[in-house]
Amino acid sequence: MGMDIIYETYEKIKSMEIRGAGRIGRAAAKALRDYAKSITDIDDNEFKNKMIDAGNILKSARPTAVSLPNAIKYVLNGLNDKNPKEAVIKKAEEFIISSSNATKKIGEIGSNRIKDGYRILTHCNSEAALNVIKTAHRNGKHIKVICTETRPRNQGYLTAKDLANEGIDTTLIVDSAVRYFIKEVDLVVVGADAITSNGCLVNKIGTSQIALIAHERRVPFLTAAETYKFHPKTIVGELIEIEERSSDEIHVFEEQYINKIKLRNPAFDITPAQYIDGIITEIGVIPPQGAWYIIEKYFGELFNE
Ligand code: RUB
Repeated sequence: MGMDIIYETYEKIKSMEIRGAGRIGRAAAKALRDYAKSITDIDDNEFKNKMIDAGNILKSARPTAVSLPNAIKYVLNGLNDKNPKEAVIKKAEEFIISSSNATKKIGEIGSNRIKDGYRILTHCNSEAALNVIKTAHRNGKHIKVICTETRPRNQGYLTAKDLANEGIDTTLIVDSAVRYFIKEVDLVVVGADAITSNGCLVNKIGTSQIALIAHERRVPFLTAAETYKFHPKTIVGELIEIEERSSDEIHVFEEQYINKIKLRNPAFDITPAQYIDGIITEIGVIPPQGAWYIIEKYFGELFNE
């Protein structure tokens, strides 16, 4: 096994076989755990260097979802322990369990914001946002969900199938139809790839347009984000890199147009804090203005370097 597990996970995240911020974070933690287990017969210093290299490889798979560096940072914090191998394995297990528990808790907390009869709109495919919707349904609320196709990778199809399998009344629309349908929507719930210290949301491209439309119509807009989706380095002014993916995902033109038509394919955008009515975390629903506090409280020590 050895480094293979790291490269395999790197490839799966890069190619989006594993995707969605929470899943990416857990996959990285699992890879680091299994890699640590496979390393034998070397001294602690060598072990530390190998783990740091592995963490750097995984971190470079995709740039935007902060769950990836946050998970790696959490796990590799075990390297400071007097028994680094044991500590890294334990920290990885801790992250995997607490991340799964957080998405469940978000489901419970967020579902309280959904009333019987609500029509909900979601975008892309977020485990955390879907937990909110599915928990409301499981608690007996009669809801209808509109999900966007989410061009160019069509993650909305995953969402639509998941909701339909739950027995939820589901409608799939094209991304540009959101304003047309917003009059039929009581609440928007989306996921998060990162939350900045000033309460902005980084999520799948198109999220900010939906937030603007919801704001115009006074439809509440919520994001579901585990605390490890808060970006610690934004507190010291660092900007989040928006991943730009291959233009082949949008369209492949005939040869004669290749140099005549530019294609751009940013995968995420930024929704300003003023369009966000609440961030559903595993510790409660907070206003976007509370983001600074979450970063300071949960990451203060870990990220002080
Ligand atoms: C996925 C996406 C999701 C967030 C949150 O983008 O934008 O809304 O990652 O998901 P991609 P989760 O498909 O490009 O990874 O709640 O599952 O962490």
